[in-house]
Amino acid sequence: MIDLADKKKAAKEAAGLRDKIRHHNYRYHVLDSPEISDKEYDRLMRRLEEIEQLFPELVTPDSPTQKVGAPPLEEFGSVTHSLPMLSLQNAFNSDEVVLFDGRVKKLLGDKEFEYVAEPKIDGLAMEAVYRDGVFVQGSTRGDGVTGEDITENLRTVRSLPLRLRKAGGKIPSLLEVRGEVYMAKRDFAELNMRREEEGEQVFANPRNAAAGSMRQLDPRVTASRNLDVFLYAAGTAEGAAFETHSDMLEAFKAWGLRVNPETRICSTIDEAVTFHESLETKRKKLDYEIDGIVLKVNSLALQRELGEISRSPRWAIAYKFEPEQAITLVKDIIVQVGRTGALTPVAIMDPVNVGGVEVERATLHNQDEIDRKDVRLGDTVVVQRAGDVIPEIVEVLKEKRTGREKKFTIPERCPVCGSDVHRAPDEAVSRCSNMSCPAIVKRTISHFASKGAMDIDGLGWRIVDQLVDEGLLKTVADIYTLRQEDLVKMERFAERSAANLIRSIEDGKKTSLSRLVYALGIRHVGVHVARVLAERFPSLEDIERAGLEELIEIKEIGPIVAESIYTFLRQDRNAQVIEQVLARGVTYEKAAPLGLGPLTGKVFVFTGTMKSLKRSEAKKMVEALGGRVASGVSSKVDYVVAGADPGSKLAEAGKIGIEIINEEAFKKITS
Ligand code: 0OX
Repeated sequence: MIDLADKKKAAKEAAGLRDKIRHHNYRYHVLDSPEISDKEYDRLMRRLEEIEQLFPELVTPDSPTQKVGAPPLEEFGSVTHSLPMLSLQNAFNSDEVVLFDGRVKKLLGDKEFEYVAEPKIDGLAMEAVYRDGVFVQGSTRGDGVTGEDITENLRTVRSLPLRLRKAGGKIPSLLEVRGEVYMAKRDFAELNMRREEEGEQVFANPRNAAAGSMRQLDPRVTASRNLDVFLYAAGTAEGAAFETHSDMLEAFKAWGLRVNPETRICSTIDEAVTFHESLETKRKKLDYEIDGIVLKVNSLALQRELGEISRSPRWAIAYKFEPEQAITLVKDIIVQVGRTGALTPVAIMDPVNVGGVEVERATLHNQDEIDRKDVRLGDTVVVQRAGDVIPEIVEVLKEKRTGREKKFTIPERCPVCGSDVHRAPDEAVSRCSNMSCPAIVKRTISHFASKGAMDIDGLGWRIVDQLVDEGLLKTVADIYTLRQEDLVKMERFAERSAANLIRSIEDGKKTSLSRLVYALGIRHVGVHVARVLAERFPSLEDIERAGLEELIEIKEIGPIVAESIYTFLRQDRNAQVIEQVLARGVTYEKAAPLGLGPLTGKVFVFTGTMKSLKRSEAKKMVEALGGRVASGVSSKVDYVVAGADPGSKLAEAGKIGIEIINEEAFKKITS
């Protein structure tokens, strides 16, 4: 039975927490000036989640916790916008912007006016509807009249508030706000890295990643992506009146809606052109993609007077930047051999400036991609550099073909060692079959020594290549048998640089389990999966011992990744190298060893505070008896130990029928 007094107390605490969290959301997302650390914020969130788990009837639809994603949909419904969502006319140079200014001036006669200039965000246009300050519906722009209902997906976007701030002044009874959902460049790079690790297709650019995430039928997938939003327009607004666009943006901000900070008022078209130039320079530094500026007449009365023409406002224009695409010629196609033996075709092109960077190589990914785009030697192509990714060829200009272009096929023999090349039936990638191929050995060792892995300063790829060519390195374990006297005999090494390298190898011997796992270079195991493994298992030996099923059951590890880990660790040569690495002095922070004991095979999860034991002590007790402690509840857990103020794990355990014991029972089991 739930104690009523407790519930009352909980309701009060939850309300207080929600206010606090909303305040910190506003500080973080809108003002870009957080007052507390991420850790402190997570603590508040977790506490609120705990209370809401314990008293689900206290959950409100606009609670900040309601961003985790609702169950999947069958299909998207459609939404007709109460006012059409307009689209912008483009200007591609200053002459065209001056012409636009001339048209506006002519239509407005001698009336004075000013512009607002905003960055043009390269994302997905959306609308969010707030009724009495509460988010009730979200939609895509669609064709401008009707879009798709993406309410549940938009709900998961952390910078879109589920409720408007009352402190921001009188809340309109109805407010339709419009803006752009986008993915920050950093989040895009991280997402693609993870997708690559997990063998999934990568997104071509942040815009596609944002659009793909918004078109997910499963909002939980959307919730797992880091998306952001900037708001820049209104549809219907009842109970709110603004005189200018800039006043409206100020009001948005006060209500907790995220507005782009680069926005400027320009009194003349020259100022707008200068703003365009300065923003183009700043473009690379921004953490999100923009493809131009948007100029809008500031006065809303004048906007109404100017009106629109075929669904485009006469009072606004998009002044685009130089595209991050360019046209050039494919001179050659070479094949690189990577760490996993993968053969990657790379186009060598006439150097060309793409969005301010000189580009002469573009990845062609694999044979399927070459065939799909039909890229041939001698072709004229469009290259793209977006979101800090490796340049790639987006399209072949077939009308430029002369008939002398040559088709390209990945060779059947490795270009480095001459061994056979294999392509698994379900894979797009061809691989060199020789695990001793110098290219594979070099890349494997460079990866092992790299910053995110063992972080051996001074052991970059050039030195690694040299040491492999000289026969001093055959496997990563050989790094630890290098001697200063061998190094000094080599080109590029002096007494001092040799000594420095030996010292950094020594210093790098102390590492963490996750770095070591990552350093091994197991296919599909990047930084993230390595961390997951290191959290889950106390030692490398435990990972080696783990069965395939056990690996698959780990939440963030899918069957392909599990299979890859499992087979890698069972190959004799890999096991041997790992053994040598450890025997030659590499150590890592490691939990108490999993011994055989009365609790062997038993998995415990702790929640809440115990009276007489610290978590760390309890963990040691379990491990001393051969058991293991997990951080989250799953069907693999045998006992959930509940102390005072237990968290959400208790409810989860109850749901899947895991035995819940108290502190006393735990002590009995471990005594
Ligand atoms: C953007 C952006 C797009 C309002 C009137 C026509 C278009 N991508 O950043 N659209 C608009 O304005 C709407 N403003 C923007 N900043």
